[in-house]
Amino acid sequence: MINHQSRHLTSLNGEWKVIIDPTDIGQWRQVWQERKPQKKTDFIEYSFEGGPELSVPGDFNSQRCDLTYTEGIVWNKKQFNYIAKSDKRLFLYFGAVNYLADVYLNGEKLGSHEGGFTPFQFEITGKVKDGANSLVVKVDNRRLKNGVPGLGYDWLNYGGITRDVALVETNNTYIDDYSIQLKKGSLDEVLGWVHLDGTQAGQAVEVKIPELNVDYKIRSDENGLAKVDLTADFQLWSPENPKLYQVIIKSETDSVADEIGFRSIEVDGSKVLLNKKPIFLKAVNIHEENPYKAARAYSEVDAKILLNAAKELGCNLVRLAHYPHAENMVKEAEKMGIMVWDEIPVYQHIEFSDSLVPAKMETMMKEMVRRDKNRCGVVIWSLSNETYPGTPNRNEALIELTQKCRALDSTRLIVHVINTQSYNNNTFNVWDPLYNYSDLIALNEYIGWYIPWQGKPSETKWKIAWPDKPVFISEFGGGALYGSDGPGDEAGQWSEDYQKQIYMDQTTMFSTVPNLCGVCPWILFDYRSLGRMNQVYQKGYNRKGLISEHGEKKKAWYIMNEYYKTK
Ligand code: GCB
Repeated sequence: MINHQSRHLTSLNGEWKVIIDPTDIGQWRQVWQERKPQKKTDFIEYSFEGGPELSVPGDFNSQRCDLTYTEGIVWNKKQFNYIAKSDKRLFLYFGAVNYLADVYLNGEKLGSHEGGFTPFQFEITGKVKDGANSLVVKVDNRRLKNGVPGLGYDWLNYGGITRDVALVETNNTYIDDYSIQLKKGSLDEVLGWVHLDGTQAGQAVEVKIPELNVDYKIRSDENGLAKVDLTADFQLWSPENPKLYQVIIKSETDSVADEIGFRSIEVDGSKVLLNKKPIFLKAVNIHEENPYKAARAYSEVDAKILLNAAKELGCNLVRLAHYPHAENMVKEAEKMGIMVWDEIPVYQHIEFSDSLVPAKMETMMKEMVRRDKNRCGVVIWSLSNETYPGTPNRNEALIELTQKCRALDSTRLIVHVINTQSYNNNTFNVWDPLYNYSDLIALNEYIGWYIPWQGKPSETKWKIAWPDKPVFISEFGGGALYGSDGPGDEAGQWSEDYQKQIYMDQTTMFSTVPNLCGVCPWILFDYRSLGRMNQVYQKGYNRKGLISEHGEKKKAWYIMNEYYKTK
Protein backbone atom coordinates (compact mmCIF):
# COMPACT_ATOMS: atom_id res chain seq x y z
CA MET A 1 0.00 0.00 0.00
CA ILE A 2 1.04 3.60 -0.38
CA ASN A 3 0.58 6.39 2.15
CA HIS A 4 0.48 4.03 5.13
CA GLN A 5 0.96 7.06 7.42
CA SER A 6 -2.59 8.25 6.87
CA ARG A 7 -4.10 4.94 8.03
CA HIS A 8 -4.90 3.34 11.33
CA LEU A 9 -1.49 2.16 12.41
CA THR A 10 0.38 0.88 15.43
CA SER A 11 4.07 1.64 15.36
CA LEU A 12 6.48 -1.20 16.05
CA ASN A 13 9.38 1.23 16.27
CA GLY A 14 11.39 1.22 19.47
CA GLU A 15 13.80 -1.18 21.11
CA TRP A 16 14.13 -4.59 19.46
CA LYS A 17 16.09 -7.50 20.90
CA VAL A 18 18.93 -8.70 18.69
CA ILE A 19 21.32 -11.58 18.13
CA ILE A 20 24.48 -10.79 16.20
CA ASP A 21 25.18 -13.79 14.01
CA PRO A 22 28.58 -13.58 12.30
CA THR A 23 28.44 -17.06 10.76
CA ASP A 24 24.75 -17.45 9.86
CA ILE A 25 24.40 -20.27 12.34
CA GLY A 26 21.08 -18.87 13.50
CA GLN A 27 19.58 -20.13 10.24
CA TRP A 28 20.59 -23.68 11.11
CA ARG A 29 19.42 -23.27 14.71
CA GLN A 30 16.11 -21.86 13.42
CA VAL A 31 16.20 -18.83 15.66
CA TRP A 32 12.66 -17.84 14.63
CA GLN A 33 11.26 -20.92 16.40
CA GLU A 34 12.33 -19.37 19.71
CA ARG A 35 12.56 -22.82 21.32
CA LYS A 36 12.36 -23.20 25.06
CA PRO A 37 14.12 -26.06 26.88
CA GLN A 38 11.80 -29.05 27.34
CA LYS A 39 13.99 -31.19 29.55
CA LYS A 40 17.13 -30.93 31.64
CA THR A 41 19.46 -31.80 28.79
CA ASP A 42 18.03 -29.21 26.38
CA PHE A 43 20.33 -26.25 26.05
CA ILE A 44 19.14 -23.44 23.89
CA GLU A 45 22.25 -21.95 22.40
CA TYR A 46 20.59 -19.25 20.37
CA SER A 47 18.14 -17.02 22.17
CA PHE A 48 17.16 -13.38 22.33
CA GLU A 49 16.57 -13.37 26.08
CA GLY A 50 18.97 -11.25 28.08
CA GLY A 51 20.71 -10.01 24.95
CA PRO A 52 21.31 -6.51 23.60
CA GLU A 53 18.69 -4.26 22.09
CA LEU A 54 18.87 -1.91 19.12
CA SER A 55 16.61 0.97 18.17
CA VAL A 56 14.35 0.65 15.17
CA PRO A 57 14.43 2.54 12.90
CA GLY A 58 18.18 2.56 12.99
CA ASP A 59 21.18 1.07 11.30
CA PHE A 60 23.09 -1.42 13.44
CA ASN A 61 26.52 -0.06 12.45
CA SER A 62 26.16 3.22 14.30
CA GLN A 63 24.51 1.73 17.40
CA ARG A 64 27.31 -0.54 18.60
CA CYS A 65 31.06 -0.01 18.18
CA ASP A 66 31.56 -3.71 17.50
CA LEU A 67 29.30 -3.37 14.44
CA THR A 68 30.78 -0.19 12.94
CA TYR A 69 31.95 -1.85 9.74
CA THR A 70 29.85 -5.01 9.93
CA GLU A 71 28.39 -6.44 6.78
CA GLY A 72 26.65 -9.50 8.14
CA ILE A 73 23.63 -10.96 9.82
CA VAL A 74 21.66 -9.61 12.74
CA TRP A 75 18.44 -11.25 14.00
CA ASN A 76 15.87 -8.82 15.39
CA LYS A 77 12.85 -9.54 17.55
CA LYS A 78 9.84 -7.53 18.63
CA GLN A 79 6.94 -8.69 20.76
CA PHE A 80 3.55 -7.00 20.27
CA ASN A 81 -0.01 -7.44 21.46
CA TYR A 82 -3.01 -7.45 19.18
CA ILE A 83 -6.69 -8.33 19.39
CA ALA A 84 -7.98 -9.41 15.99
CA LYS A 85 -11.07 -7.66 14.61
CA SER A 86 -13.26 -9.73 12.35
CA ASP A 87 -14.04 -6.91 9.91
CA LYS A 88 -10.46 -5.67 9.47
CA ARG A 89 -7.37 -6.68 7.54
CA LEU A 90 -3.94 -6.33 9.05
CA PHE A 91 -0.64 -5.61 7.31
CA LEU A 92 2.92 -5.55 8.53
CA TYR A 93 4.70 -2.61 6.91
CA PHE A 94 8.46 -1.99 6.63
CA GLY A 95 9.78 1.34 5.31
CA ALA A 96 13.11 -0.33 4.43
CA VAL A 97 15.46 -3.06 5.61
CA ASN A 98 19.01 -3.16 4.27
CA TYR A 99 19.59 -5.48 2.43
CA LEU A 100 17.87 -8.88 2.70
CA ALA A 101 15.00 -9.38 5.13
CA ASP A 102 13.45 -12.71 6.13
CA VAL A 103 10.36 -12.09 8.20
CA TYR A 104 8.76 -14.57 10.64
CA LEU A 105 5.62 -14.17 12.71
CA ASN A 106 5.05 -16.57 15.61
CA GLY A 107 7.52 -19.03 14.12
CA GLU A 108 6.03 -18.97 10.62
CA LYS A 109 7.83 -17.39 7.68
CA LEU A 110 5.86 -14.55 6.12
CA GLY A 111 8.30 -13.94 3.30
CA SER A 112 11.49 -12.21 2.23
CA HIS A 113 12.41 -8.91 0.66
CA GLU A 114 15.54 -7.93 -1.21
CA GLY A 115 16.63 -4.32 -1.62
CA GLY A 116 17.68 -1.90 1.08
CA PHE A 117 15.80 1.28 0.28
CA THR A 118 12.16 0.69 -0.55
CA PRO A 119 9.05 -0.25 1.44
CA PHE A 120 7.37 -3.65 1.55
CA GLN A 121 4.56 -5.30 3.44
CA PHE A 122 2.99 -8.63 4.31
CA GLU A 123 -0.67 -9.25 4.98
CA ILE A 124 -1.03 -10.94 8.36
CA THR A 125 -4.83 -11.07 8.65
CA GLY A 126 -5.61 -14.46 10.17
CA LYS A 127 -1.95 -15.03 11.05
CA VAL A 128 -1.82 -12.73 14.01
CA LYS A 129 -2.87 -14.20 17.39
CA ASP A 130 -5.01 -12.56 20.03
CA GLY A 131 -2.63 -11.39 22.73
CA ALA A 132 1.14 -11.66 22.47
CA ASN A 133 2.79 -12.09 19.05
CA SER A 134 6.45 -12.45 18.23
CA LEU A 135 8.00 -10.93 15.14
CA VAL A 136 11.50 -12.02 14.09
CA VAL A 137 13.41 -10.39 11.23
CA LYS A 138 16.68 -11.72 9.90
CA VAL A 139 18.65 -8.88 8.36
CA ASP A 140 21.59 -9.64 6.11
CA ASN A 141 23.57 -6.77 4.60
CA ARG A 142 26.39 -8.79 3.09
CA ARG A 143 27.24 -7.68 -0.44
CA LEU A 144 26.09 -9.86 -3.30
CA LYS A 145 27.72 -10.14 -6.69
CA ASN A 146 24.27 -10.11 -8.22
CA GLY A 147 22.88 -7.57 -5.75
CA VAL A 148 21.71 -4.05 -6.58
CA PRO A 149 24.04 -2.37 -5.72
CA GLY A 150 26.65 -5.02 -6.49
CA LEU A 151 29.97 -5.61 -4.77
CA GLY A 152 31.56 -2.19 -5.05
CA TYR A 153 30.19 1.16 -3.92
CA ASP A 154 31.45 4.30 -2.26
CA TRP A 155 29.25 4.69 0.82
CA LEU A 156 28.89 2.95 4.16
CA ASN A 157 26.70 -0.11 3.89
CA TYR A 158 24.49 0.68 6.87
CA GLY A 159 22.59 -2.52 7.69
CA GLY A 160 19.47 -3.11 9.73
CA ILE A 161 15.84 -2.13 9.97
CA THR A 162 16.57 1.39 8.88
CA ARG A 163 13.05 2.81 8.50
CA ASP A 164 9.66 2.57 10.27
CA VAL A 165 7.90 -0.68 11.05
CA ALA A 166 4.15 -0.61 11.66
CA LEU A 167 1.00 -2.66 11.86
CA VAL A 168 -1.56 -1.14 9.53
CA GLU A 169 -5.23 -1.93 9.87
CA THR A 170 -7.58 -1.52 6.91
CA ASN A 171 -11.14 -2.34 6.01
CA ASN A 172 -11.74 -5.49 3.99
CA THR A 173 -11.70 -3.56 0.75
CA TYR A 174 -9.31 -0.64 0.97
CA ILE A 175 -7.63 1.92 -1.26
CA ASP A 176 -4.16 0.42 -1.69
CA ASP A 177 -2.86 2.75 -4.39
CA TYR A 178 -3.67 5.86 -6.39
CA SER A 179 -2.01 8.20 -8.83
CA ILE A 180 -3.05 11.85 -8.72
CA GLN A 181 -0.76 14.07 -10.80
CA LEU A 182 -1.07 16.41 -13.77
CA LYS A 183 -1.19 14.91 -17.22
CA LYS A 184 2.10 15.32 -19.07
CA GLY A 185 2.33 18.86 -20.39
CA SER A 186 -0.92 20.05 -18.80
CA LEU A 187 -1.23 22.71 -16.10
CA ASP A 188 -4.84 22.00 -15.16
CA GLU A 189 -5.77 18.41 -16.04
CA VAL A 190 -5.20 15.56 -13.62
CA LEU A 191 -4.95 12.17 -15.27
CA GLY A 192 -4.74 9.35 -12.79
CA TRP A 193 -6.45 6.43 -11.11
CA VAL A 194 -7.51 4.95 -7.81
CA HIS A 195 -7.14 1.26 -7.02
CA LEU A 196 -9.08 -0.78 -4.47
CA ASP A 197 -7.90 -4.09 -3.06
CA GLY A 198 -10.46 -6.54 -1.70
CA THR A 199 -13.63 -8.37 -2.60
CA GLN A 200 -15.85 -5.32 -3.09
CA ALA A 201 -14.06 -4.21 -6.25
CA GLY A 202 -16.86 -2.21 -7.90
CA GLN A 203 -17.67 0.84 -5.79
CA ALA A 204 -18.42 4.52 -5.90
CA VAL A 205 -15.13 6.44 -5.61
CA GLU A 206 -14.57 10.15 -5.01
CA VAL A 207 -11.55 12.40 -5.33
CA LYS A 208 -12.01 15.59 -3.35
CA ILE A 209 -9.86 18.69 -3.20
CA PRO A 210 -11.82 20.82 -0.71
CA GLU A 211 -9.81 24.01 -1.24
CA LEU A 212 -10.72 24.00 -4.94
CA ASN A 213 -14.27 22.68 -4.47
CA VAL A 214 -13.37 19.60 -6.48
CA ASP A 215 -15.58 16.57 -5.81
CA TYR A 216 -14.96 14.14 -8.65
CA LYS A 217 -17.12 11.00 -8.69
CA ILE A 218 -16.39 7.74 -10.49
CA ARG A 219 -16.90 3.97 -10.10
CA SER A 220 -14.20 1.36 -9.81
CA ASP A 221 -14.41 -1.59 -12.19
CA GLU A 222 -14.35 -5.32 -11.41
CA ASN A 223 -10.58 -5.10 -10.95
CA GLY A 224 -10.92 -2.31 -8.41
CA LEU A 225 -9.62 0.33 -10.81
CA ALA A 226 -11.22 3.77 -11.21
CA LYS A 227 -9.81 6.19 -13.80
CA VAL A 228 -9.46 9.85 -12.83
CA ASP A 229 -9.60 12.70 -15.33
CA LEU A 230 -10.43 16.05 -13.76
CA THR A 231 -9.56 19.67 -14.30
CA ALA A 232 -9.11 22.45 -11.75
CA ASP A 233 -7.59 25.86 -11.44
CA PHE A 234 -4.47 24.87 -9.53
CA GLN A 235 -1.92 27.14 -7.95
CA LEU A 236 1.09 25.32 -9.33
CA TRP A 237 3.82 23.91 -7.11
CA SER A 238 7.25 25.50 -7.63
CA PRO A 239 10.35 26.24 -5.53
CA GLU A 240 9.02 29.78 -4.99
CA ASN A 241 5.54 28.57 -4.07
CA PRO A 242 5.56 24.95 -2.88
CA LYS A 243 1.79 24.75 -2.75
CA LEU A 244 0.25 21.46 -1.63
CA TYR A 245 -3.48 20.69 -1.50
CA GLN A 246 -5.30 18.36 0.81
CA VAL A 247 -6.66 15.60 -1.41
CA ILE A 248 -9.17 13.09 -0.04
CA ILE A 249 -9.64 9.80 -1.82
CA LYS A 250 -12.77 8.08 -0.72
CA SER A 251 -14.66 4.92 -1.57
CA GLU A 252 -17.70 3.29 0.03
CA THR A 253 -15.38 1.24 2.23
CA ASP A 254 -12.32 3.43 2.78
CA SER A 255 -10.92 6.95 2.83
CA VAL A 256 -7.35 8.30 2.76
CA ALA A 257 -5.98 11.83 2.81
CA ASP A 258 -2.81 13.10 1.20
CA GLU A 259 -1.05 16.42 0.59
CA ILE A 260 -0.51 16.69 -3.14
CA GLY A 261 1.01 19.37 -5.34
CA PHE A 262 0.59 19.95 -9.04
CA ARG A 263 3.24 21.02 -11.53
CA SER A 264 4.50 20.07 -14.96
CA ILE A 265 8.05 19.06 -15.77
CA GLU A 266 9.24 18.67 -19.34
CA VAL A 267 12.19 18.80 -21.63
CA ASP A 268 11.60 21.03 -24.62
CA GLY A 269 14.55 20.84 -26.99
CA SER A 270 17.58 21.90 -25.01
CA LYS A 271 15.64 23.29 -22.05
CA VAL A 272 14.10 21.89 -18.89
CA LEU A 273 10.73 23.48 -18.24
CA LEU A 274 8.97 23.61 -14.90
CA ASN A 275 5.38 24.76 -15.36
CA LYS A 276 6.29 25.69 -18.98
CA LYS A 277 9.12 28.02 -17.92
CA PRO A 278 12.83 27.27 -18.31
CA ILE A 279 14.53 26.45 -15.05
CA PHE A 280 18.21 26.07 -14.18
CA LEU A 281 18.70 23.09 -11.87
CA LYS A 282 20.78 24.26 -8.93
CA ALA A 283 21.41 20.90 -7.36
CA VAL A 284 23.55 19.11 -4.84
CA ASN A 285 24.29 15.43 -4.25
CA ILE A 286 23.27 14.02 -0.88
CA HIS A 287 23.85 10.63 0.74
CA GLU A 288 21.38 9.36 3.31
CA GLU A 289 23.59 10.01 6.31
CA ASN A 290 23.11 12.28 9.29
CA PRO A 291 26.60 13.80 9.40
CA TYR A 292 26.45 14.66 13.09
CA LYS A 293 25.48 11.17 14.17
CA ALA A 294 27.46 9.28 11.52
CA ALA A 295 24.35 7.18 11.06
CA ARG A 296 21.88 6.49 8.31
CA ALA A 297 19.33 9.31 8.13
CA TYR A 298 15.63 8.48 8.27
CA SER A 299 13.67 10.95 10.39
CA GLU A 300 12.13 14.34 9.67
CA VAL A 301 14.84 15.89 11.84
CA ASP A 302 17.56 14.20 9.76
CA ALA A 303 15.85 15.34 6.57
CA LYS A 304 15.72 18.93 7.79
CA ILE A 305 19.44 18.95 8.61
CA LEU A 306 20.32 17.84 5.09
CA LEU A 307 17.72 19.92 3.27
CA ASN A 308 18.34 23.14 5.20
CA ALA A 309 22.00 22.80 4.23
CA ALA A 310 21.02 22.33 0.58
CA LYS A 311 18.74 25.34 0.75
CA GLU A 312 21.43 27.50 2.33
CA LEU A 313 23.80 26.56 -0.48
CA GLY A 314 21.19 27.95 -2.89
CA CYS A 315 19.77 24.72 -4.30
CA ASN A 316 16.40 24.11 -5.91
CA LEU A 317 17.05 20.37 -6.51
CA VAL A 318 18.57 17.55 -4.47
CA ARG A 319 19.96 14.47 -6.10
CA LEU A 320 19.23 11.75 -3.56
CA ALA A 321 22.23 9.56 -4.37
CA HIS A 322 22.45 6.65 -5.08
CA TYR A 323 19.28 4.90 -3.85
CA PRO A 324 15.77 5.93 -2.75
CA HIS A 325 16.02 7.91 0.48
CA ALA A 326 13.41 7.76 3.25
CA GLU A 327 9.95 9.09 2.48
CA ASN A 328 10.51 11.81 5.12
CA MET A 329 13.25 13.25 2.94
CA VAL A 330 11.11 13.38 -0.18
CA LYS A 331 8.16 14.90 1.66
CA GLU A 332 10.20 17.51 3.52
CA ALA A 333 11.93 18.55 0.29
CA GLU A 334 8.58 18.95 -1.40
CA LYS A 335 7.27 21.10 1.47
CA MET A 336 10.39 23.25 1.35
CA GLY A 337 10.14 23.81 -2.40
CA ILE A 338 13.12 21.66 -3.30
CA MET A 339 12.78 19.41 -6.32
CA VAL A 340 13.87 15.81 -5.87
CA TRP A 341 15.90 13.47 -8.04
CA ASP A 342 15.07 9.87 -7.00
CA GLU A 343 17.54 7.13 -7.92
CA ILE A 344 17.81 3.35 -7.72
CA PRO A 345 21.12 1.75 -6.69
CA VAL A 346 22.09 0.56 -10.15
CA TYR A 347 25.66 1.69 -9.56
CA GLN A 348 28.96 0.84 -11.23
CA HIS A 349 29.61 -2.89 -10.63
CA ILE A 350 26.25 -4.32 -11.60
CA GLU A 351 26.20 -7.85 -13.08
CA PHE A 352 23.69 -7.11 -15.83
CA SER A 353 24.15 -10.52 -17.41
CA ASP A 354 23.19 -12.41 -14.27
CA SER A 355 19.69 -13.62 -15.02
CA LEU A 356 18.34 -12.35 -11.66
CA VAL A 357 19.63 -8.80 -11.90
CA PRO A 358 17.17 -7.28 -14.40
CA ALA A 359 14.26 -8.44 -12.25
CA LYS A 360 15.83 -6.97 -9.12
CA MET A 361 16.36 -3.61 -10.83
CA GLU A 362 12.80 -3.65 -12.07
CA THR A 363 11.40 -4.40 -8.62
CA MET A 364 13.38 -1.54 -7.08
CA MET A 365 12.30 0.85 -9.82
CA LYS A 366 8.66 -0.16 -9.34
CA GLU A 367 8.82 0.13 -5.56
CA MET A 368 10.37 3.60 -5.85
CA VAL A 369 7.80 4.82 -8.40
CA ARG A 370 4.93 3.30 -6.46
CA ARG A 371 5.95 5.08 -3.28
CA ASP A 372 6.78 8.50 -4.72
CA LYS A 373 4.59 8.95 -7.79
CA ASN A 374 2.22 11.38 -6.03
CA ARG A 375 5.08 13.58 -4.88
CA CYS A 376 5.14 16.45 -7.34
CA GLY A 377 8.49 17.46 -5.85
CA VAL A 378 10.00 14.39 -7.50
CA VAL A 379 10.85 15.49 -11.03
CA ILE A 380 13.41 12.88 -12.07
CA TRP A 381 13.65 9.09 -11.94
CA SER A 382 17.30 8.17 -12.22
CA LEU A 383 17.81 4.58 -13.29
CA SER A 384 21.59 4.14 -13.27
CA ASN A 385 24.88 5.71 -12.28
CA GLU A 386 28.23 5.15 -13.97
CA THR A 387 27.67 1.88 -15.79
CA TYR A 388 29.88 0.88 -18.70
CA PRO A 389 28.84 0.00 -22.24
CA GLY A 390 31.42 -2.82 -22.27
CA THR A 391 29.60 -4.65 -19.47
CA PRO A 392 27.71 -7.55 -21.06
CA ASN A 393 23.97 -6.91 -21.34
CA ARG A 394 24.23 -3.40 -19.88
CA ASN A 395 22.51 -1.60 -22.74
CA GLU A 396 19.73 -4.17 -23.21
CA ALA A 397 18.96 -4.29 -19.49
CA LEU A 398 18.92 -0.52 -19.00
CA ILE A 399 16.92 0.17 -22.16
CA GLU A 400 14.27 -2.30 -21.05
CA LEU A 401 14.24 -0.78 -17.58
CA THR A 402 13.76 2.69 -19.09
CA GLN A 403 10.83 1.51 -21.17
CA LYS A 404 9.19 -0.11 -18.16
CA CYS A 405 9.66 3.02 -16.08
CA ARG A 406 8.24 5.21 -18.85
CA ALA A 407 5.22 2.92 -19.13
CA LEU A 408 4.57 3.32 -15.40
CA ASP A 409 5.07 7.08 -15.37
CA SER A 410 5.40 9.12 -18.52
CA THR A 411 5.17 12.46 -16.71
CA ARG A 412 8.64 12.76 -15.16
CA LEU A 413 12.09 12.93 -16.69
CA ILE A 414 14.03 9.66 -16.81
CA VAL A 415 17.77 9.88 -16.56
CA HIS A 416 20.88 7.72 -16.77
CA VAL A 417 24.05 9.16 -15.24
CA ILE A 418 27.08 8.32 -17.31
CA ASN A 419 30.81 9.00 -17.14
CA THR A 420 32.05 7.32 -20.31
CA GLN A 421 32.88 10.60 -22.08
CA SER A 422 36.50 11.10 -23.07
CA TYR A 423 38.45 14.27 -22.28
CA ASN A 424 41.42 14.95 -24.54
CA ASN A 425 42.93 18.23 -25.75
CA ASN A 426 40.61 20.06 -23.38
CA THR A 427 37.67 18.60 -25.30
CA PHE A 428 34.87 16.45 -23.93
CA ASN A 429 33.53 13.83 -26.30
CA VAL A 430 30.11 12.62 -25.16
CA TRP A 431 28.99 9.56 -27.09
CA ASP A 432 27.45 6.82 -24.95
CA PRO A 433 24.38 5.36 -26.78
CA LEU A 434 22.55 5.00 -23.46
CA TYR A 435 21.94 8.76 -23.66
CA ASN A 436 19.35 7.95 -26.34
CA TYR A 437 17.25 6.74 -23.42
CA SER A 438 17.97 9.60 -21.04
CA ASP A 439 16.04 12.87 -21.03
CA LEU A 440 19.16 14.70 -19.92
CA ILE A 441 22.79 14.29 -20.85
CA ALA A 442 23.67 13.70 -17.20
CA LEU A 443 27.42 13.33 -16.86
CA ASN A 444 29.88 12.93 -14.03
CA GLU A 445 33.32 14.43 -14.51
CA TYR A 446 36.10 15.04 -12.01
CA ILE A 447 38.44 17.29 -13.99
CA GLY A 448 40.90 18.88 -11.59
CA TRP A 449 40.69 15.89 -9.23
CA TYR A 450 40.93 12.42 -10.83
CA ILE A 451 41.86 13.92 -14.22
CA PRO A 452 44.06 16.99 -14.75
CA TRP A 453 42.95 20.01 -16.78
CA GLN A 454 44.29 20.00 -20.31
CA GLY A 455 43.80 23.64 -21.08
CA LYS A 456 42.10 26.66 -19.70
CA PRO A 457 38.72 25.86 -18.14
CA SER A 458 37.27 28.83 -20.02
CA GLU A 459 38.40 27.29 -23.34
CA THR A 460 36.96 23.80 -22.83
CA LYS A 461 35.37 22.37 -25.98
CA TRP A 462 32.46 19.97 -26.27
CA LYS A 463 31.50 17.38 -28.84
CA ILE A 464 28.13 16.00 -27.86
CA ALA A 465 26.44 13.48 -30.11
CA TRP A 466 23.03 14.93 -29.10
CA PRO A 467 23.40 18.65 -29.82
CA ASP A 468 19.80 19.43 -28.85
CA LYS A 469 19.55 17.76 -25.46
CA PRO A 470 19.91 19.58 -22.14
CA VAL A 471 23.21 18.85 -20.39
CA PHE A 472 23.40 18.36 -16.63
CA ILE A 473 26.73 18.00 -14.81
CA SER A 474 25.57 15.44 -12.26
CA GLU A 475 28.88 15.17 -10.36
CA PHE A 476 32.10 17.13 -10.08
CA GLY A 477 34.34 18.12 -7.17
CA GLY A 478 37.33 17.06 -5.13
CA GLY A 479 38.29 16.16 -1.59
CA ALA A 480 39.53 18.44 1.18
CA LEU A 481 39.99 18.03 4.89
CA TYR A 482 38.36 20.96 6.65
CA GLY A 483 41.02 23.23 8.15
CA SER A 484 43.82 21.94 5.96
CA ASP A 485 44.87 25.20 4.38
CA GLY A 486 46.62 25.42 1.14
CA PRO A 487 50.02 25.85 -0.49
CA GLY A 488 52.88 25.34 1.88
CA ASP A 489 50.83 22.89 3.89
CA GLU A 490 52.12 19.41 3.20
CA ALA A 491 48.52 18.35 2.77
CA GLY A 492 48.81 19.49 -0.87
CA GLN A 493 45.85 18.09 -2.70
CA TRP A 494 43.76 17.59 0.41
CA SER A 495 43.71 21.26 1.28
CA GLU A 496 40.65 23.47 1.21
CA ASP A 497 42.41 25.73 -1.29
CA TYR A 498 42.98 22.86 -3.68
CA GLN A 499 39.28 21.98 -3.55
CA LYS A 500 38.34 25.66 -3.86
CA GLN A 501 40.46 25.93 -7.03
CA ILE A 502 38.58 22.96 -8.53
CA TYR A 503 35.30 24.75 -7.86
CA MET A 504 36.60 28.00 -9.36
CA ASP A 505 37.78 26.17 -12.48
CA GLN A 506 34.62 24.11 -12.78
CA THR A 507 32.28 27.09 -12.43
CA THR A 508 34.34 28.85 -15.11
CA MET A 509 34.15 25.80 -17.34
CA PHE A 510 30.36 25.58 -16.96
CA SER A 511 29.96 28.61 -19.23
CA THR A 512 31.44 26.51 -22.07
CA VAL A 513 28.89 23.69 -21.76
CA PRO A 514 26.30 23.76 -24.53
CA ASN A 515 22.68 23.57 -23.34
CA LEU A 516 23.70 23.51 -19.71
CA CYS A 517 20.51 23.00 -17.67
CA GLY A 518 22.03 22.48 -14.25
CA VAL A 519 24.94 21.34 -12.12
CA CYS A 520 25.29 19.15 -9.05
CA PRO A 521 28.44 19.13 -6.91
CA TRP A 522 29.65 15.94 -5.27
CA ILE A 523 28.76 16.24 -2.36
CA LEU A 524 27.00 18.28 0.37
CA PHE A 525 28.58 16.75 3.51
CA ASP A 526 31.65 14.59 4.04
CA TYR A 527 30.30 11.06 4.50
CA ARG A 528 31.50 7.67 5.65
CA SER A 529 32.87 5.23 3.12
CA LEU A 530 34.98 2.12 3.54
CA GLY A 531 37.03 2.87 0.46
CA ARG A 532 38.41 6.10 1.90
CA MET A 533 41.09 5.05 4.36
CA ASN A 534 43.83 7.62 3.90
CA GLN A 535 44.70 7.73 7.60
CA VAL A 536 45.66 11.40 7.64
CA TYR A 537 43.03 13.10 5.52
CA GLN A 538 40.13 10.70 5.10
CA LYS A 539 39.88 8.44 8.15
CA GLY A 540 37.00 6.51 6.65
CA TYR A 541 35.33 9.56 5.08
CA ASN A 542 34.84 10.63 1.50
CA ARG A 543 36.11 14.21 1.88
CA LYS A 544 34.48 15.71 -1.19
CA GLY A 545 31.88 17.40 1.01
CA LEU A 546 31.36 21.14 0.73
CA ILE A 547 30.71 20.88 4.47
CA SER A 548 32.56 18.69 6.96
CA GLU A 549 30.80 16.05 9.03
CA HIS A 550 30.89 18.57 11.90
CA GLY A 551 29.02 21.19 9.89
CA GLU A 552 32.02 23.40 8.98
CA LYS A 553 31.75 25.01 5.58
CA LYS A 554 34.82 24.57 3.42
CA LYS A 555 36.12 27.33 1.15
CA ALA A 556 34.62 25.65 -1.93
CA TRP A 557 31.15 26.04 -0.38
CA TYR A 558 31.38 29.81 -0.85
CA ILE A 559 32.35 29.45 -4.51
CA MET A 560 29.34 27.24 -5.19
CA ASN A 561 27.05 29.50 -3.19
CA GLU A 562 28.19 32.53 -5.24
CA TYR A 563 27.70 30.61 -8.49
CA TYR A 564 24.12 29.72 -7.54
CA LYS A 565 23.40 33.37 -6.70
CA THR A 566 24.19 34.25 -10.31
CA LYS A 567 21.79 31.64 -11.71
C1 GCB B 1 31.61 9.00 -8.53
C2 GCB B 1 30.46 8.25 -7.96
C3 GCB B 1 30.24 8.59 -6.50
C4 GCB B 1 31.58 8.61 -5.81
C5 GCB B 1 32.41 9.75 -6.39
C6 GCB B 1 33.82 9.87 -5.79
O1 GCB B 1 31.75 9.15 -9.71
O2 GCB B 1 29.27 8.39 -8.68
O3 GCB B 1 29.37 7.65 -5.92
O4 GCB B 1 31.47 8.69 -4.46
O5 GCB B 1 32.56 9.51 -7.76
O6 GCB B 1 33.96 10.46 -4.75
O7 GCB B 1 34.76 9.34 -6.40
